[in-house]
Amino acid sequence: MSGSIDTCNDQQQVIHTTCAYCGVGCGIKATITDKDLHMVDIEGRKDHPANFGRLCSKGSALGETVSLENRLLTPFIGEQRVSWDSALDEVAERLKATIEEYGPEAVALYGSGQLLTEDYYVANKLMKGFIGSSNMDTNSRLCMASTVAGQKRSLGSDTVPGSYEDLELADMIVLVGANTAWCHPVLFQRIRAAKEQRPDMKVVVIDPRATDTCDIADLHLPLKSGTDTALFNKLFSYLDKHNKLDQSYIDQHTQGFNEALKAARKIGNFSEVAEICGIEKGALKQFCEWYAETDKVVTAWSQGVNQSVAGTDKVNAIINCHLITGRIGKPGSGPLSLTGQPNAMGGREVGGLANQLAAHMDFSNTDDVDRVRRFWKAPNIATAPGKTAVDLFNAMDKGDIKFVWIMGTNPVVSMPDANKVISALKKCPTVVVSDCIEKTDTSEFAHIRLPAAGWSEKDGTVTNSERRISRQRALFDLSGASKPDWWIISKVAEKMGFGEAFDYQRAADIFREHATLSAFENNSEGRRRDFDIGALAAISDAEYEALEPFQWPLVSGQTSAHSHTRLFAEGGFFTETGRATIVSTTFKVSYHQPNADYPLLLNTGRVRDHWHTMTRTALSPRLSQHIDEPFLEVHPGDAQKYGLVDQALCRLSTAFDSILIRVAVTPSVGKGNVFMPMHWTRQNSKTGHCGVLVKPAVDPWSKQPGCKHTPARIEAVSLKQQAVLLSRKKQDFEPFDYATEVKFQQGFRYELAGRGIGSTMLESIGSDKERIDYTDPKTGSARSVWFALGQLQALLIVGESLSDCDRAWLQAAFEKEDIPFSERWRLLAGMPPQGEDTGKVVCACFGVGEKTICRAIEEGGFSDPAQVGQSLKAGTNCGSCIPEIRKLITSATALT
Ligand SMILES: Nc1nc2c(c(=O)[nH]1)N[C@H]1C(S)=C(S)[C@@H](COP(=O)(O)OP(=O)(O)OC[C@H]3O[C@@H](n4cnc5c(=O)[nH]c(N)nc54)[C@H](O)[C@@H]3O)O[C@H]1N2
Ligand SMILES: Nc1nc2c(c(=O)[nH]1)N[C@H]1C(S)=C(S)[C@@H](COP(=O)(O)OP(=O)(O)OC[C@H]3O[C@@H](n4cnc5c(=O)[nH]c(N)nc54)[C@H](O)[C@@H]3O)O[C@H]1N2
Ligand code: SF4
Ligand SMILES: [Mo]
Repeated sequence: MSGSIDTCNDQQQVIHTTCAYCGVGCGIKATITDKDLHMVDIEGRKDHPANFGRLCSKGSALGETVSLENRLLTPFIGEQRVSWDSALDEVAERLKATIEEYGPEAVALYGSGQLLTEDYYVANKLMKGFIGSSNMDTNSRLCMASTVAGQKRSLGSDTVPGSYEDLELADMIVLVGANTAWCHPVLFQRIRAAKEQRPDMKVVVIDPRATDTCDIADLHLPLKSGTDTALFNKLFSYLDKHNKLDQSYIDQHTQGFNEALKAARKIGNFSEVAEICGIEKGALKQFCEWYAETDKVVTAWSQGVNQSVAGTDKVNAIINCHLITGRIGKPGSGPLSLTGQPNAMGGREVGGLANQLAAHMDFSNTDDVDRVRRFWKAPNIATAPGKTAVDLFNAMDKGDIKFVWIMGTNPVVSMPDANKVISALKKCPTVVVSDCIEKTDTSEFAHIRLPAAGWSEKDGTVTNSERRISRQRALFDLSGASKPDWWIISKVAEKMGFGEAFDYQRAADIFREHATLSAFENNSEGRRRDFDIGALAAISDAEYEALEPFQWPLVSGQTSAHSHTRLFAEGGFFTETGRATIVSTTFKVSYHQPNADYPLLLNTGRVRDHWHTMTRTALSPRLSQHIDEPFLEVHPGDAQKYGLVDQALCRLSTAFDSILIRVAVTPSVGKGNVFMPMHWTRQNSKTGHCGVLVKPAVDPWSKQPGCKHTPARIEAVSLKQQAVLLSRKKQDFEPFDYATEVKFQQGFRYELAGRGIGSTMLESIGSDKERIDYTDPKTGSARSVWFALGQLQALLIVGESLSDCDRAWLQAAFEKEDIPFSERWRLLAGMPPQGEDTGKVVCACFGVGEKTICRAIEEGGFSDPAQVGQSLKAGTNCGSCIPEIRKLITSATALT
């Protein structure tokens, strides 16, 4: 099937689209089984070059997240449902009034790498071209800004030189600050498959934590957080010392080598660098030797590099080593930034960051500003960079921003020092939030809420990490009154009097304009720019509908057969001289130091099956099974030092706030570090929200906050009363000191701590149901179960130690129709009969639990995850749980 949409029969329609989540940008074959009920089967698209049919657990579960649950389906002004006309009038009026009274600088827009390119283009054009304010920044500031700044400093443009197929062609892959197994799982599967075919291929993981990505690593360098620049500077001087440079590439295509070498040499000898980085000298040497002797090297990095107050230098220190060895833009060689969000790249292409203008043109170039002004026929074009995320919310807190429109992002959760963001939003006279979800931590502060269409209803394009533009296609009609983001923005523009420039009828209209701008005066007389998709400037609606994935640039006259898989092997950089700059980078020890009050470093990041602030993945009970509660990873040595017990609650504090969180003691975090996931919010936890703790310090070049490095302190707490509550109905957890909520198939489970849990819950669940109570004389734990018509309605266990209670089995009991009396007592005891306990879910695709896997390993004497897969199917779909299965095998073998 070449096109996009195919109708198999009256009911079933097959649509080719792109995954809603990460920057891998996997192609999806969606088979609609019931359009009205939003039922869809999701498979990987075999002919999509990003994934060739593969999907990860999140992509596979997309069908479970497209229901109307929690959707925002009408516009609201305050708590009042209003028509679109009223909502748009209100937004436009308030915008005009704010600009009139305070000027365009008092207006801001905060966007997202999850908007489609067409949405983003229109938002940027309205703000920078017509409102005349460059205060448009995006969550990409928290994500990719250091890579953008680093790539521009060295390559002269924000260009990713290589492609995913280099991962298969490389002889060595270095993963820096990237938990690829969990965050770019399909690329991880591609690397794993390549390594299985060519076991000599080496994988090096550079991360303070021993993550699941280490499952395929030949070498793991658990460096002290923040010390990457030191490590890559050592590599630089080693390559020079051992004559491993590509002198002719350096001479012909680069500048700045001598100064950069001088800076790199300052870092010291192997012993000194090993000490700085906190790694073994032998391991450091091994890495340098392998890198020096291997021609085909790909270095891929993500947030452990970008989210740092030295992020831009880290990016340049990595790229430098590729430039001086000429390993760039060649098959199997090159630096490869792994982008986070599905359209983090597309957002950069349209100029979504406050320092960018449009189509890879910048405020730093006055010709660019004039060019874009003429192209847009823009009356009020902004001429200087605007406020970047952290500055923008600070300015709002000071009262300088009087109107903000937040689109496709949840900054109350994802920004550092989130309490400051709350304070800023409370002060801002107009907060508009466009989201597809009814209630988020951010929308609670909105004066106007606009219902955006969701992933399954939107049409447009996204660009993945390898510069590949793919279509995202609507699977269903728009839900309720929801509208695509580009439509909402264009209508506001029209009401402000800019109708002519925003007269778009469909996404294709916007794409054509974007493609035309990319090629506009893009030549040696104008300014040659990397981003050029001029070949598509006149694409017809039908061609846009059928557009197949392609990599940019695609200049006028080219077809996708000319696809640029790689760039820069022969130089041709976008700097003024055409040469890449080898940037001098220095490592400053002071960057990431804890202090006496806060002696540890708080690192934050992601888990395998949740996406960001969980507005969508929490809708899937399957995805919520793998990790269902916020946790703090603490090294056993630190746990002992601070008197913390595995699975108990502790207090985690930074200079910004303090929270209660469950301890997970594990040697996988380095000593002196603690790690917490970023996903939990006020909607599903009382205190599990990490943004309030994170230091808002930013990188000087990119202004990206260092979300991975906040000095912190941990203390044991004694909370006498803890409880597990399972309930068919949602319950209010506000009264308790600690609470998290997780959705399972038939209801919600709560982990609680605080006073008066029993009495509060007895009252709130009510007395209209049958209730049995029991107090365990040994432990003093109090248990209650509620039934109605033989079905379990709720179950509460209040006690001191709850870690042995089998939650998976208790949840499954809610599926039973008529529970006999004998079993009701068993439920009260919280203990399943032998063999029925499955334990924590490891394989989300097939719902296989840890205890089931351990029994199979023991009974079958398995020594390889493939054998577990044959026996239980676990790990045979997306493969994301293979590292965990291997760990279970290792610990079982260690016991025997
Ligand atoms: N499951 C899942 N996948 C996702 C997402 C998600 O929410 N969930 N989000 C997507 C998005 S937007 C992004 S940006 C990517 C992020 O993808 P990743 O960057 O791979 O994920 P993180 O968990 O944020 O951080 C990666 C690692 O950086 C390490 N790190 C911390 N400090 C340092 C340091 O100083 N040096 C080095 N070398 N490493 C360090 C951390 O220990 C962590 O293991 O994931 C994308 N994919
Ligand atoms: N401590 C810490 N903080 C971090 C990070 C970290 O590692 N540690 N990582 C940072 C990074 S890399 C990122 S990318 C950010 C992500 O952080 P956010 O962008 O804040 O997180 P999301 O949950 O993805 O927010 C997307 C919002 O858009 C809504 N939405 C989804 N689709 C659409 C749509 O089509 N239109 C509209 N209008 N809305 C839509 C969703 O419901 C959701 O509310 O977090 C950053 N913050
Ligand atoms: S790796 Fe997973 S989350 Fe990322 S695009 Fe592919 S299926 Fe989606
Ligand atoms: Mo991100």
